[in-house]
Amino acid sequence: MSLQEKLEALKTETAAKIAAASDLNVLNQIRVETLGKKGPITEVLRGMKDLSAEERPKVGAFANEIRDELTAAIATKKAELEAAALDLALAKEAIDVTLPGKQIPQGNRHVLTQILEEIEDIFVGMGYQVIEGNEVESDHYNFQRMNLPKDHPARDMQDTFYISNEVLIRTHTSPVQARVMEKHDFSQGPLRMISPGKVFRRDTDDATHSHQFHQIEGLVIDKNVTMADLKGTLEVMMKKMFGADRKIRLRPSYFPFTEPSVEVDVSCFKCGGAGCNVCKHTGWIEILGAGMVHPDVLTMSGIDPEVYSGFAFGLGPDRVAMLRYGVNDIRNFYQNDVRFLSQFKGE
Ligand code: FA5
Repeated sequence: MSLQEKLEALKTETAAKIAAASDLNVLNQIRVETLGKKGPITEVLRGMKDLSAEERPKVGAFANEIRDELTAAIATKKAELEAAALDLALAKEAIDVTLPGKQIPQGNRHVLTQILEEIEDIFVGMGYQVIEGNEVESDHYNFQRMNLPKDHPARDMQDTFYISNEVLIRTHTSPVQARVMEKHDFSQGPLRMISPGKVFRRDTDDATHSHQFHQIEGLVIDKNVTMADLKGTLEVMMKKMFGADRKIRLRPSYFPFTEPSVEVDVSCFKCGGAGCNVCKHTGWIEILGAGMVHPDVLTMSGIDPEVYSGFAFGLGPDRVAMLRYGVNDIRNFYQNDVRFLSQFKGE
């Protein structure tokens, strides 16, 4: 076989291999094997020394032509394979923008937080400050400064979780009264505050009692504050919370830190006053205790009861939420069942 024939055969064979190459690695291997220094074209060119002087340039030119053709064929095939690889990657990574999006569940504020904020807003609108108290309190502030000395029988009204003899988790928000009164500077104006927060009692849990619940303490001290101011303030709040139609009653009561004292009940949302298991067959649900601040409580906080008087109240927002939404078991608020909580979307 002449050199020219050899080159022709090589071209045909290599062109077929290039056409059949299925990926870039195979193609690169063909290029190295055919066009490389140890490849057949180089070998043919080396054999040219045995040719005659006329034949040599012809065969040389033919060899170069074949090399250029194969180089071009490889480049074309390479571009083809690269384009195919790109198409494949694009197809694999394609995003179907017409598919429906995933639903992201949206949370909402806890129903009790919503009620607390709503009550805060009512009082802030009447010029009250909002003060945060401590959940861990001393016996001194929780009881003694509230006119409940160590051996006072009324301590039993609030069964207590003690941490030590002197430290406890507060049973009511009333200790905030003492902490605020002892610091207040009356030359700056009257004292008007509310203090919302958690309280704890060794109560047996039932439909309207929880061992952990919330209170909102209210306190107003100024010259000439009377029971009529207390009643008027509570009426404004109740009407805003429950609407003008709901029945409310004030009952004389007893708290060691107020004199006189009252308890405020709202007609039962479930039976409308006829009596049922929620209201323990009384027709009413108690939502707050209140009264005129006891002169001894004022004196212990350095306020002269001959000059100043005031009223205080302790409201149970958990029960407000029950009345508002017809929830017949307070424990629902603390079990954190999302199916229950997600019903109260708020604004
Ligand atoms: C007090 O705790 C007084 N410190 C309130 C007070 C403040 C009176 C200032 C006078 C002046 P009482 O124990 O009644 O009072 O609780 C007040 C309110 O908290 C109740 O009316 C009720 O709404 C709520 N409450 C009491 N115990 C529970 C409980 N176990 N679970 C849920 N709410 C409760």
